[in-house]
Amino acid sequence: MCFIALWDRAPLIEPTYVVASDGVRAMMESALTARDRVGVQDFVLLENHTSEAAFIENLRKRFKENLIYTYIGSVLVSVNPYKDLEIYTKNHMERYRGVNFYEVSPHLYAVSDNSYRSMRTERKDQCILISGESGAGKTEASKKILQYYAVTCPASEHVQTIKDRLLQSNPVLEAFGNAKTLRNDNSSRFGKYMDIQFDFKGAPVGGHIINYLLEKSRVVHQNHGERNFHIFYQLIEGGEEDLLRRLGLERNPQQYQYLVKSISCCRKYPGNCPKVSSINDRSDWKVVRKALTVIGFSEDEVEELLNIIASVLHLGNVQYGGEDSGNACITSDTQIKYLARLMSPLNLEQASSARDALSKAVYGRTFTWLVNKINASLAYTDDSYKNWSVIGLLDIYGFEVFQNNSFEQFCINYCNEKLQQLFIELTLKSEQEEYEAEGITWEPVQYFNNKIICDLVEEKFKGIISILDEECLRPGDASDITFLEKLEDTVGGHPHFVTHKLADGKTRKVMGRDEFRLLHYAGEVNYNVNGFLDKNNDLLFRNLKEVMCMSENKILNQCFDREELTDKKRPDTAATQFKASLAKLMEILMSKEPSYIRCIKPNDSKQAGRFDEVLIRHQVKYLGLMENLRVRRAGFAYRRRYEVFLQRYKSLCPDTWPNWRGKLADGVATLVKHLGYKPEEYKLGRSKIFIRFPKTLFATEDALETRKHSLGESPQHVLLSLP
Ligand code: AD9
Ligand code: MG
Repeated sequence: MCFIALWDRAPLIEPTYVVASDGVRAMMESALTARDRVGVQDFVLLENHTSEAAFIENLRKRFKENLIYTYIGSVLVSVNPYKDLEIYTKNHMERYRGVNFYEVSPHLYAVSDNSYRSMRTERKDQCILISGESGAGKTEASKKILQYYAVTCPASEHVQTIKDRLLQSNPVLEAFGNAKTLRNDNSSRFGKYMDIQFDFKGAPVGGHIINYLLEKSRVVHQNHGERNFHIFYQLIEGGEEDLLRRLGLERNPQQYQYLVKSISCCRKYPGNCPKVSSINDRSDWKVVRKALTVIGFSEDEVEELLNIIASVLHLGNVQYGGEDSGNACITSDTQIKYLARLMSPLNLEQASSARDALSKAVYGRTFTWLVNKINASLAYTDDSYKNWSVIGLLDIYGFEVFQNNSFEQFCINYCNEKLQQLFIELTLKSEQEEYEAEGITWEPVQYFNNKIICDLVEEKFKGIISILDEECLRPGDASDITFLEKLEDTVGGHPHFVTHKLADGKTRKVMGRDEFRLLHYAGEVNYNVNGFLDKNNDLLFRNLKEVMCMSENKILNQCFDREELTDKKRPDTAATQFKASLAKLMEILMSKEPSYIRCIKPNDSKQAGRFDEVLIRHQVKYLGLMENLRVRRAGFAYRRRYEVFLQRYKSLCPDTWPNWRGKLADGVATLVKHLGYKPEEYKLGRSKIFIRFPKTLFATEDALETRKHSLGESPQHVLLSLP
């Protein structure tokens, strides 16, 4: 018995291992059936490209064979394997380095390398957009891309420092910005766009990170089975005795109100315990501590940073009791005496929410400070040479639909609408440009333009954000419900907006009176308006700000600027700030050449090998993959540069074999004529051949295979191993 791997069909089919009882016969059979078994590595090659069932079947076949990557043209679709595959080794990196995109099997590294080469040869800035739902593998993908550049790009001493800092920025940002959720044990609770800057030699010389909308509410509250940000547990579990003493912390997360809300996540620690079996807070602490040093944090800065983290925990433990007057008083033995004075004119609920607002503000601003600090350490300081190129990596939250959707989901889904719009526009644009560049007539493609939904959310004066802001600013009786009423009055007739009210004055029973529904491109989502005004206002009592400005902690001092106190202008609301930051992000992305990675989560139980078809179908829908495939297939299924096509198939025509000496285009024309291609099956552009249907290409592939076998040639690179 022998195991055989066929490598020579790389442009279409991955190497596959077959158990052969009779070497040669099995080799031939396997060549012909490999396509059936492992599917096609580019969805454009599916016979029935409009069938969602065929799409999912192809994904399933490949997933079963551990082939987690598949293309739609140049877009990479990735399915989270939930297990370590041996496909990220140095050897793999070498295999993809400098190699043409389609000559190797689909991989993150192919996309990374392609962007890198385009940046270098065309001197055009690139960006890689990674999207998908929580747990689909976006952050892992972005880390693997970064590692690829760190390993494969040239390095000098300075470059090595930058590479180290780029890599080490991940554990730090993850400690402060990631948390265990029900969907992902390491869920990013913020959006991240990272520029990697390369010099003219192609070496990474700097970086810059922009963060989006940290989920601050998690500092003071987590849902059942979820945790606060990792850093709190890391510090408590891993912090040295001395350090904890200085910070006044006990080595027991259950002592802290902001941490005890999370219930046990593993059998080993029953009860109210914030431990997670897949996370080792103690060893993670060591990693983070070291990373902070590599990035360039001084000992004092680290101490001040941890002081803030500890203060938030202490703040959470400030408990209130009721006085006879109904005002709150602090019952705990107070380390924070000023709080008593500041918060006592408030009732219990107001005092708790003021305390929580302070915790959220302190944590949120410290996170932004941290990003700025990392940016300073990644900044490219060589003024003499400013002409660097950039590859941007976007790892941002995917579309979210929960049982209860609030302001955060509204913002996240709005962000996804914007990215979808950009995706459709740019994909269509690049298709069109390619056809024009090749001198082939472009036939416009019909597609759903989700601009109508973006406008519904962001339009000036009559968009949802404007109406929300108006209610936030309106003195008097403004509330979440008056906001909903205003929405009904203003956008009630919009085709993508629904509430419980029907046009004839009756009530839609399936919807709550405190909800509105948006018909997103990806599906319908009901948003509960409770908390919208507060979250959008994101206000902090002025006297709490004053206290923060007086803090001797240097970081807090930078986070709370005195000018803020004298500034008469009201700060922009959270939604308006988010809208502005998204507009900037779109500008950044539009100025670059995009590549896309669309991540899919195979099941909800984080299990290897489980392919949950319903869940996957849903994601295929809201990632817009069928639409993407339709656009890519609207004209021609397959296109290749002349030299690549000729090199592969020249042996099938006596006039082009062994070498074609004339023009490449003429060689391809001669070849396809000999193969009997009909005029409607293909077109010849300036530098590429365009083939309309996959079957034409498959017939050519099969002819190639048959020829090799009839000549008694074994496929190239055959790997034989005897058990
Ligand atoms: V979220 O929106 O931040 O909640 P992500 O970022 O999409 O989400 P993440 O990259 O964190 O998901 O992946 C979730 C988990 O899946 C990881 O912790 C790994 O355990 C697992 N994963 C993801 N990608 C891979 C992979 N290529 N190989 C092996 C993977 N495991
Ligand atoms: Mg993530």
